[in-house]
Amino acid sequence: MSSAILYTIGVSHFSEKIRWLLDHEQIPYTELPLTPAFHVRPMLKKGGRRKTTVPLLEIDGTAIQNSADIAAHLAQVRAPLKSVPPSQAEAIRSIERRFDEIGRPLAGYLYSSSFGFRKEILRIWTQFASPWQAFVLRLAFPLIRKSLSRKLRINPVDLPKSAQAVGDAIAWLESELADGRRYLVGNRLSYADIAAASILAPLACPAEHPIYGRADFQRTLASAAEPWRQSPALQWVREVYRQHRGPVWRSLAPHLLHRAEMR
Ligand SMILES: N[C@@H](CCC(=O)N[C@@H](CS)C(=O)NCC(=O)O)C(=O)O
Repeated sequence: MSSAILYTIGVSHFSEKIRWLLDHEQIPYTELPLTPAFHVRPMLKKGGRRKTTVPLLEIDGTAIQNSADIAAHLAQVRAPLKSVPPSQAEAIRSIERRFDEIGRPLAGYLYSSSFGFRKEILRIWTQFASPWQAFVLRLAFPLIRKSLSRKLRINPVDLPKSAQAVGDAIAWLESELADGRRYLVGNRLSYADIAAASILAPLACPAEHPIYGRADFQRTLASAAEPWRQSPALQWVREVYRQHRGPVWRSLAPHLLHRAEMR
């Protein structure tokens, strides 16, 4: 069985969800971190569903795009997953769906108040870029910002709805944790915890994550998270990371990057 390839964007929380699931299940893979904007072509081509999103997993000759579909596929082809016990699978999926719904509103909410931090955003976006990609990104920043604003619905009508959706998810999580439980489903870490914690990680800024844990990320991209920073929900996210998240970016393949993007 050849090693899987996980296509990601470093700052993507949906990518973190699948990276964490693969790490937790000890499924071998190589991560191929793409540079925003340069991810579009390979994702359209490999995914074949007119979608540009990461993550995308190539495994056993199949390419699967969309994090929930990747997780469902792994649950079939690498059964049994210890983080998805069959008797709890439906409860786990429903929590994943709840947090998937706020993935994009959350990104829009954070970018809406941080686009001014051009230098910091570019530093994060170009972490795995070749010099010419970084050059193009610097030039194209205003255009990318415009297209991202459209995709993430950063406008006066939708932004309050995004903030509300994020706040509702945090309130829901706190109501679940109010009885003192450590895990959302059952009494050990499941994919429900991984899904909730990774989608909220850009707000919680856990130290273990090499981007979200950085002081400049907290000060800039995550500055809008300040009102929730000490909430029990985000403290829970940090605790789950502290106890259960191993090294991030276990195996990177930057040398494949150019080839994959040109395909
Ligand atoms: N429903 C998708 C959402 C993934 C998603 O929104 N990914 C973002 C990064 S966190 C992305 O790829 N954005 C760039 C794009 O849409 O082209 C999933 O679960 O994989």
